[in-house]
Amino acid sequence: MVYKVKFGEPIETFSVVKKVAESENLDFFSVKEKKNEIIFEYKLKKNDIVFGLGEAHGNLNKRGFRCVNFNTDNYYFSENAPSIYASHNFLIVDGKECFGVFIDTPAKTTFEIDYNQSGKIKVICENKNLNVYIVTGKNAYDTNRQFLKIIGKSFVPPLWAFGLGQSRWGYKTQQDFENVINGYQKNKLPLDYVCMDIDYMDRYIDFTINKNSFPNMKKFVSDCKKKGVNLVPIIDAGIKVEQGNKTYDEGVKNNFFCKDKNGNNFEAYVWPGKTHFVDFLQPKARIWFGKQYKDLLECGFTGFWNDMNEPAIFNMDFFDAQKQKKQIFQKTEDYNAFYHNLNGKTINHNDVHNIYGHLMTMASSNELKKLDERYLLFSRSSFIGSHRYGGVWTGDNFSSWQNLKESLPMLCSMNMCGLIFSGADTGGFAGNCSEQLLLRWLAVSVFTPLFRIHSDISSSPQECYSFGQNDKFRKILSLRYRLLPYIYAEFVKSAMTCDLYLKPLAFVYPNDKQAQNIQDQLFVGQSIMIAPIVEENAVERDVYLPEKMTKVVFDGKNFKCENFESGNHKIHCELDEVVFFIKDKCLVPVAADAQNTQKINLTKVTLLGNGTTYKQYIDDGKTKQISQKNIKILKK
Ligand code: MIG
Repeated sequence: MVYKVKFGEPIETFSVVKKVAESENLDFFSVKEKKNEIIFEYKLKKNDIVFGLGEAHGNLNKRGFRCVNFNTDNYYFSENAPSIYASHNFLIVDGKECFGVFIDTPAKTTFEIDYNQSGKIKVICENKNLNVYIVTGKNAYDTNRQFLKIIGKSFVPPLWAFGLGQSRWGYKTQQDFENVINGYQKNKLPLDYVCMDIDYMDRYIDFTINKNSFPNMKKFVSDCKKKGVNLVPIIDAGIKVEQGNKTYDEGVKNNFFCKDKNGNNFEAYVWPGKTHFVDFLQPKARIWFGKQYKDLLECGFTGFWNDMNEPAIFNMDFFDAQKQKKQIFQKTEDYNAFYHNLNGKTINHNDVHNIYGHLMTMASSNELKKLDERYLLFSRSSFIGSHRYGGVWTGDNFSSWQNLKESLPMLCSMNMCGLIFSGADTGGFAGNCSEQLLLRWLAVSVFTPLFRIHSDISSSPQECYSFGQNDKFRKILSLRYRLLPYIYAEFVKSAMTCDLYLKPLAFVYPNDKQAQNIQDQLFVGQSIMIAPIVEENAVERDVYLPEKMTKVVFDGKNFKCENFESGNHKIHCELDEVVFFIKDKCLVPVAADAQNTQKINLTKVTLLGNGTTYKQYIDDGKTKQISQKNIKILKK
């Protein structure tokens, strides 16, 4: 059952799309109203598990955790930072009482979950106008599924977006991109797309192209496509203040930018220098902003990533593009200083801060959805509901084992919030990634829908061919392409049925005490359980099987299958192998190896596992019609 309780006059956040019954009474929580905040409290029982909170640090079980949901550009992912790039105010209490709660507010919201052994959940909201949604279900999984139904179906990107993407901040010229594509192709490493970071633009001006580096972009995009590789340009939130910049001129003319307290267009410093921020709260501004993508769509691009949309603001006192490293943190004063226009009403940015990136994603999708085929879009900042318009990456992490490890609970918690097309910067963004770390990280990311290697401008090379160990990388990447019939089908089925793609074991085995507390094993779709190695120098780990399963070792060529009884096991996995498990009575379809998704034959598969039937979703990889009709029953 789902109902909502309204406090004050909440503004539309575009999170929930289904009509939900309203109630006067809020169960589970006590409510305390103060002058400038409203506080919700729930008394936890000793064994309650708390799931959720989407993109945040910590374990799957959030007990002991505190986070401040206020979208923040948190370079280096500083450990235990209370705020990162997105805000997903949904959590599930799993115990004698089982329920979910979504605090639907775009303003700063602090969650303390048994923080300092307080024995309670405390939610502090800085704006008193909000909706609280309560979901009750049979168990945590059922509760989560009901929540996912009210926030609507996920967008589905094209098949090529499920291939490997290579990215690096620092690729500048056409030659740089050609080198990456050649590096992969001549070493027989698969590749589907390369991301274009800010340097493809003319002086970081959105929707422009540096003509010296790319004399004929349209031809270049098409030449790359012929090689089976898509190019995916970045778009930043800030619009450069400069007459002659079309987006600037039109935005000024139509009053589509955020204002300062005097009613002038608000100015902030970001990559292009002085910029204005689009007022995405205005429906007309959203439509208009979407249209800005037209020139790039003309060039043949069908995928984009949206960055800096918390929105990130450089610290003006220290602004120095050369030495930006430590100086890009925004100050809260900056957010106090600008305003939106919502149907004629002036609203301070802080009151809507957490939906800024979400609305930018919506705005971009307005235009992208007009394409004849499906688009790829992923954003850095997001809110509950963003999954209907695009995917997300988890922002600037670090090349560390700790960050690899925590990407598992983070991505799984994001699935609980609907964000199934998601992934981390594989190998880590900041810092130097070792060969060993990249191999192990790839062995995790081969299972996540967004599968992209990304690194920052000052880190050591992170392309798979840069380590002189192409054999090892080829073996791991090959698994992704061979598993694509499964990954694609499981993703699309999750999207169609509002299900999670990554699930904790606790959701699959609600009555298994040991399974409930497992943090480092996950279900990937219905059939596969992963238990990856995320420790440096380890080639062994403990795995818990709640029931008997088929253990599969992929060595780059063969899938070696072995039956394993339920219980605790030690498994062995070399750096160039991947181990995973297939659930009892389930199947996994695998295809022949391929160098990119154009070469994959989704219809020619072999079936692993001891199940009898598998529902495979197959289409041409780009049709906009996602339909049950494309489900084919495979029998063993
Ligand atoms: O201030 O465009 O998270 O992926 O490479 C940094 C440069 C701006 C932050 C993004 C990152 C991207 C980088 N951007």
